[in-house]
Amino acid sequence: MENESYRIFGVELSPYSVKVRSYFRYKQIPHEWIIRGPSEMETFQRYAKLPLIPLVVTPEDVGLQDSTPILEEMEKRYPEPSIYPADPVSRFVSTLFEEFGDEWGNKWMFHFRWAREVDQWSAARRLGAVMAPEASGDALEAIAGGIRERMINRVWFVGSSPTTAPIIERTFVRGLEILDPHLTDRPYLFGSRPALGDFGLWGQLYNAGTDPTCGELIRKHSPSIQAWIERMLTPRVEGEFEGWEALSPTLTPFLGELIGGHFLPWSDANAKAIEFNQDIFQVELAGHPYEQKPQKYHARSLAQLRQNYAAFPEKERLNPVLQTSGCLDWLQRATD
Ligand SMILES: N[C@@H](CCC(=O)N[C@@H](CS)C(=O)NCC(=O)O)C(=O)O
Repeated sequence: MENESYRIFGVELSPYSVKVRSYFRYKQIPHEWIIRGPSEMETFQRYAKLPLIPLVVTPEDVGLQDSTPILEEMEKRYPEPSIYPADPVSRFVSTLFEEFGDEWGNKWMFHFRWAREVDQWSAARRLGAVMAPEASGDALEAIAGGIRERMINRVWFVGSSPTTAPIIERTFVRGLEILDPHLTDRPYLFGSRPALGDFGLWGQLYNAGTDPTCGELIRKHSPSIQAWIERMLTPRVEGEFEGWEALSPTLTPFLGELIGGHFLPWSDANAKAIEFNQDIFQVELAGHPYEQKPQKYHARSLAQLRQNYAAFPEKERLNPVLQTSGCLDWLQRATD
């Protein structure tokens, strides 16, 4: 009511929170970044329908949640500069990248963060400092220990397990190898300004980059990705988006190996498991067995992706791109 600006409740260690913050910075939308620690819990709970961050509270005093609909709503309110590439094919691929980031990129981030002791303690101590800002010394260490314990018992939630760890880790390394050359000569994934796909993938990679293991992998082997990660903290217009023909040589390998080869078959199997009420599902990804408990939220976002595909106006240009990269079949399937 009395607030003129938006409020974003989040934390630095939450990939979806920084994704939204980076978007607000890019659009120069007046906002306040509020760390959701204990002192803000009461306000947070007043507006949040789900116990999830980020939460955006609008100047009209309405709470918004879920980063993808938040960005969509804000694009309606602040259309310029648009985060949707002008070329419809680039625009669709950007949507795929956002979904990939939110879902498979989150497996990278979450799995690596809680898989090795060095990463577990690094994240647990930083989270402890947010949750108990007054604590220090042994008290903080005990809080961090509790967080670590809780989180390592929750990794199954994103599908991290001894069976899936090699697949998750290999796709992370491949993602870096493929994207680094793509970002050598351009500041953002779709040209000289950030697109929806940048924000989704970036939130996860920025967070992974703050953890010891992924941080070292990125800094050592992927200097262009490292530069993009830093650039995306405060993104800005540096020129135009590129058309699909210019992006294709270095983005198609990512579409093929990671999105068509892993993410979409995983997402399809996940959606089916939800539909048939399975407790656990198996799927072969690039010849490797993968299994996990289904993730409910992601079934909805696959349905949305399929609707976007169905409504896409220029299929004669898009279909060959999706066909070559092994994405088409997954998008043409009905969800229900
Ligand atoms: N689909 C949601 C996911 C949000 C989400 O999973 N947030 C996590 C942190 S990254 C969370 O709030 N977990 C519970 C907590 O931290 O209290 C989005 O895009 O905003």
